[in-house]
Amino acid sequence: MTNQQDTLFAEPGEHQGNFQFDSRVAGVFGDMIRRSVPGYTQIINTIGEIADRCVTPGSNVYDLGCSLGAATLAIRRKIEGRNAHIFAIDNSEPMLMRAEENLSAYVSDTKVFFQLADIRNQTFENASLVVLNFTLQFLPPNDRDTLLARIYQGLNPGGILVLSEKLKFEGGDIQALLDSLHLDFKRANGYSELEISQKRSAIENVLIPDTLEQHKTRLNQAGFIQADLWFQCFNFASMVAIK
Ligand code: GEK
Repeated sequence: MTNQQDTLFAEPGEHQGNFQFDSRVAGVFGDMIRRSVPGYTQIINTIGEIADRCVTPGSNVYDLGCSLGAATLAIRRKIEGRNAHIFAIDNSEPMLMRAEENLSAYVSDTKVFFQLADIRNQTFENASLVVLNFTLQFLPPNDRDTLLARIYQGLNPGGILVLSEKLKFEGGDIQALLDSLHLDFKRANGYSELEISQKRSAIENVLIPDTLEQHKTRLNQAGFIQADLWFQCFNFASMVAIK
């Protein structure tokens, strides 16, 4: 998997304007997400474990906003021989091209369809697993309910949605504490103060987090009666919802 070091925000004035999933970001994304999202590797591995438990023979799996294909790869490793199909979807061409390249490095009997598309236009059918690993937060808030409702409709009974997100907190003190712990995590991973602040400015209009309550309410409204957290580290969390 691509592992070039992320230095995109290292120089003053670099990457001004809103953050975009362009070819520069795609080239360093593996390094960027591991150094920025606490628990990312564990979440990816656990998505594989969840796939092992819920992907049924002949069913479909959707990895929405697949970036470099890390979740698709973890899933595919666990579902060999089930004649399941994986749809790996992203609307960033540089990301999708790299995902395809990464996945092609390993032999597999599971078919992966790479689709350059907006996930808001996706239809879902015969799904045993849908993954939104840090992607919903990039959709305009008004489009989030509709997508979750469509996912619910397309899941088979017993099918699972994994939803990982950066969270927002109502309590100002909790927000400040978890933010500062996250900043220390980034510093410990070698990001400078300049890189941290420039990345923050670039992403703040693009990544719009919800509270855990908002997520649970939205999942319930979409039809998921069972939805809960399985992972949280600071302001990053992953939920599972079962149809
Ligand atoms: C991982 N899941 O490594 N349609 C399709 N793709 C989109 C859309 C959209 N409307 N909006 C954003 N994206 C990955 C990590 S990254 C998370 C996901 C992050 C894509 C966007 O191009 C990017 O590749 C991805 O969603 C978000 O498990 O950067 O923090």
